[in-house]
Parts: sequence; C-alpha cells; structure tokens
Amino acid sequence: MATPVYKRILELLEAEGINTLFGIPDPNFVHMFREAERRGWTVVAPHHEAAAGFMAEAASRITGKPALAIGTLGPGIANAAPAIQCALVENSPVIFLSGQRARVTEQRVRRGRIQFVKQTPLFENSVKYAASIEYADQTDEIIQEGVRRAMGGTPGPVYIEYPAHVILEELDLPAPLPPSRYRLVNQGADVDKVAEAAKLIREAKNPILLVGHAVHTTRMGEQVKELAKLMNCPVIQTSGGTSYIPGLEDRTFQYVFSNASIEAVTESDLCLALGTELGEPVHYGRWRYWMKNEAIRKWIYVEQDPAAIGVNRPIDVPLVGDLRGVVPQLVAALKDTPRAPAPGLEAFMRDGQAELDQLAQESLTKSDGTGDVPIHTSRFVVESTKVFPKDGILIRDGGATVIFQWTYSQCKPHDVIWNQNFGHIGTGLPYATGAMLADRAATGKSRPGMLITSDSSFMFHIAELETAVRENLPLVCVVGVDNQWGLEVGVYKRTFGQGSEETGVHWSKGVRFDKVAEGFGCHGEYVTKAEDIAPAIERAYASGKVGVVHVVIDPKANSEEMPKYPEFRTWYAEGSQ
Ligand SMILES: Cc1ncc(C[n+]2csc(CCOP(=O)(O)OP(=O)(O)O)c2C)c(N)n1
Repeated sequence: MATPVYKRILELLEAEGINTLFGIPDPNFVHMFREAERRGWTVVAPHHEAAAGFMAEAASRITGKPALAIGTLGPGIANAAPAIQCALVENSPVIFLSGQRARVTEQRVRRGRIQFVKQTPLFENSVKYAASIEYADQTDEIIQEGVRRAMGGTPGPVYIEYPAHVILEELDLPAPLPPSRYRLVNQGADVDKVAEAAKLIREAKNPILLVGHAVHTTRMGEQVKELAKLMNCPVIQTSGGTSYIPGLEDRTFQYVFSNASIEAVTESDLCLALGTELGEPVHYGRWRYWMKNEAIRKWIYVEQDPAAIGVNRPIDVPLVGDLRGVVPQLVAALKDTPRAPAPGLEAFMRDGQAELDQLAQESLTKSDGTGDVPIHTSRFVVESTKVFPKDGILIRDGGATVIFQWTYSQCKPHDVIWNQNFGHIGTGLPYATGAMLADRAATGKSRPGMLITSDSSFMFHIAELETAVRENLPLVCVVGVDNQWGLEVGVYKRTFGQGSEETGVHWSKGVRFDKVAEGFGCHGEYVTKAEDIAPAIERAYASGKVGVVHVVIDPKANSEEMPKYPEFRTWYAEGSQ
C-alpha cells in the first residue's frame, strides 16, 4: 500500500516506541500532525520551538527512548537552537525534524525568499548527525541512521530536514524493521571484562557505587538496585543524577553535598561508576576528595562510548556497553556471591540521614514562620520538598535556589528533570510539561509534578503554563520570588564587594505570579510566611488545576548565603584540573 513520506516517518518512529511529538505545525507539517493524532500520538504544540525541544528532551529522559521535536522551516527551527545545544551537552537523544523549502527553490539564484535560510550549516556542528531527505526512498535510511546515531555511543541530538517536495511523495514498503535489526540495542560488555569486574568487586574492602543520570534515562533503577544490594555498599549520586533509585533511598547520598558521601568516597578502594561522564561535578573522579587513596582505588567504568574510556581518568576495567545490557551482566556475575555489608555502610546511612534532619532543623531557625523575618531560601526548599507528592516527578530550575536545593532538599524523588551540565535556566516549565506528558503517554497514568524554580527562570517560558492547563497536568510550580537574578547578584557582591553597583540583575517588584497564573486558568497562591508554604502547595494540588505558588523569599539570603558555594566553585576552578 502506498504510504506518503510524512506517514512513513511516523511509522519508523513508532517502531522505536515513540508516541509523542512536540512542535508548532505549518504547511510542511499539518499532514504529519493530523496523521499522528489519528494514530493515537500525544501531539503537543507549545508556544515556542525552544520549549518544544526542551519538552522532547524531558520526554527522552523519562521514557528512556528517543524523542521528537519539530520546528518549521526558517524561524521555527532557528528557535530550537538552545534546545539542540542543551540536548548535545546533556546527552539526550532528541530528533529535531525541520521543514524546508522545496529543493528546486533552495537551489535557485534568488533574493527575497520567504522563511528561507540554509539550515543544515546552522546546526551540523551541534548534532551527532545532520541530513536531509532529498528523495522519498531515502526516508528509512535517514530516519534509521538518525535514531542509530542519537542512541549509539554517547546519546545526543540529530537534525533531519524534510523539504517540501518530498512530504507527499509515496512509498511502497514493508513494515519498518524493529530496532534490534538495524542498530545495537542493549548491548552488553565483553564477558571476560565482566568476570574481571566481578572479581574486583568481590575482593574490595570498601567498594562504592557511583551513579549518574543515565541510570534514570535508561530506566535501569530496578536492576541497579539489585546490583547495589549484591555489592552491599554506599551509593553515591553525582549531582546530575539526583534522581533516587526506588528502594535505595536510605543508602544513597549526593557527592559533595553530603558529608557522609565525601567520607565514603575518600575511604573507598573500589569505585564502580555507572551512567556518569565523570565530569567536573565529580571532580573527574580524580582530584579533590578522590586524591586520598587514589593509589589503591580501582575503577570499573560502565560506558557505552568506547572513546570515553580513560579520558577523564584512568580506568582498570572498562565495561563498554549499554547500561541496559551491562548491569544485568554484573548482577548475574555477582548473584551467587553477594557481599557482606561494607564496613562503613551502616554509619554512611545513619550519618547521611542525620545530616539531612539537622539541615531541616537548622532551616527553621533561619525564618521563624511569623513573616517578621523574610523567608530564607533554605526554609523555602525544606517546606516545599517536605510535601513533595508520593511518586511525583521533580523538576528544577533557577540559580541560587537550585544550589540551596542540593543541600536542603528533603525529598528523594525517583525522577528529577533538570540540566546539570548545560545549566540552561528557563527550562523548568517545558521540562515539566514534556516529562509529564510523555510519562502519561507511556504509562496511561498521570503522575503529579512539582517544579521548584526561581522567578527569573520561571519567566523564560511562562506561556507554557497554558500548555499545562490545556493538557490538564497535575503540576504545581513553587516559585521563589526575590525579583532578581539572585545568583548573579551574588557574583556582583563577591566580585566588587557589598553595596557596589549591580546592573542588569534586578527587576520590578510588583510582579505577582499567582495572578499571572490565574489569568492562564491556574490556581494561584501568594505566600509570605514560611509556615504557609506547605499548606499552599497542598491546596494547589487539591484544586485539581495547575498550581502556581508565589513564595516571597529573602533576596539577601538568596544571593549571599548559598550553602557549599565554594564547593560548587571547585567544579570549574579554571585551569586547575
Ligand atoms: C539561559 C541562561 N542564561 C543565563 C544563565 C546564567 N545564570 C545562571 S543562574 C542565573 C540567575 C537566575 O536567576 P533566578 O532564576 O531568579 O534564580 P536565583 O538565582 O535568584 O535563585 C543566571 C542569569 C544561564 N545559566 N542560562
């Protein structure tokens, strides 16, 4: 049966389990959007193409599959540029599909062409693969190469152009191949290396498991839990991987922001690293807290990209493969020889939790709850995270408030959506909507979401509140409002001293996010006392609407008292690493 190109693209992506698309349609895409909706896809038009790209990125993280973002020709795809960059730095397998003028138009020597710019040169250096479907019969090979490259090695974005002249052309082809017939799927590591790794794990005195964000983007929580139980050791999260593995919450703490983790790292003689690039936020696994005992510490590294082995630090046993293949191999290899609890495990669990409890207590003393003292960001974080909904998705955005979250967060969510590496503020609302929609499309259930954000970051894509309302998402946005770009105010103060001129970092004080939100059809709350934060969040969830809780926080504390700020600075101590 003859199939038009736009439909074949959808069939090929369906073979990969994709059933959501994010983008704003135009003549290049109306056929595709209508067909997708008819096939039961979740078709979401946001209010900006960058938001579409961020939504797709969040979708890829929460489903473990590639995701699809669409930008129409010219300005549409140009608007997606920040999301393309973000997906590249965050290793997110997003397929950016764009329209283009028919090739004959593109090739003519003309001036004044509408919505026309040569697009591939704009993006080819920011993606793992850039191609154009010039002829209809190249549809399969180009889409499949796009997915192969997006998912292979270090995952990342690809750019595929789909010019006007091929959209309606017809093909007569059998059903698309299943993924395992055209690309590596869940490949495991070399079996001899797995045996070597198992031997090192059995022989170690103080092993640790270092887990990064890919544990979650590969949806491997259950299997990593089994592995951690067999290793019976502390689990250390990278700051990019602050999603918690279900069932391991009590033995998992964050590198740098938990003293118990620092102690476990320092004393370890074996590190099994999974789903992490071993980047700056873990000091490349080689300096600062790793320096002590470096001489006796062995490293096992599970990584899909062979070109990443040994780059950031020497590795004793590389396990090259997909976490989805390698973690089950390690579990099988250790199944019959589970380890006794590591010597420091009990203290690690006890001390880690005591530290969190103590921080929560300490935050109470910083704002008394009466409203006489402005709400300290530490208290803002403690009060918000203590009512984080069960099985919820946490989304983060902001500057200083995120730094406070690293230390003070009281919840241990299984999904945290945020970009540690690219550090792109403004992504919170699109991430929230994209992750929640894709999760619902994949599971049929609507999980609650909580976006904890600062005000300036919230402004970037505030129009996406409408998308959340339209899609009926159980989302509550808790906004810490200090009417300033707080982290940068802190930079001014540190650079030039207290009371110096601060330009470009303060904005008008009258903005009321609760009222803006009501205009979008949301439930709004305005909070000035610390003790009112949690009840306001609960009312927002109970309203059955998208909620926005405007919390007035202390601009001085937010810019001056970030916890462990000097630690954070060591990540990018220029030239010293
Ligand atoms: C897209 C983007 N622009 C600029 C920055 C630099 N930046 C990092 S944090 C920050 C301030 C954020 O202000 P706000 O959202 O109000 O959070 P606060 O620091 O006040 O908690 C800025 C400008 C960035 N990371 N990303």
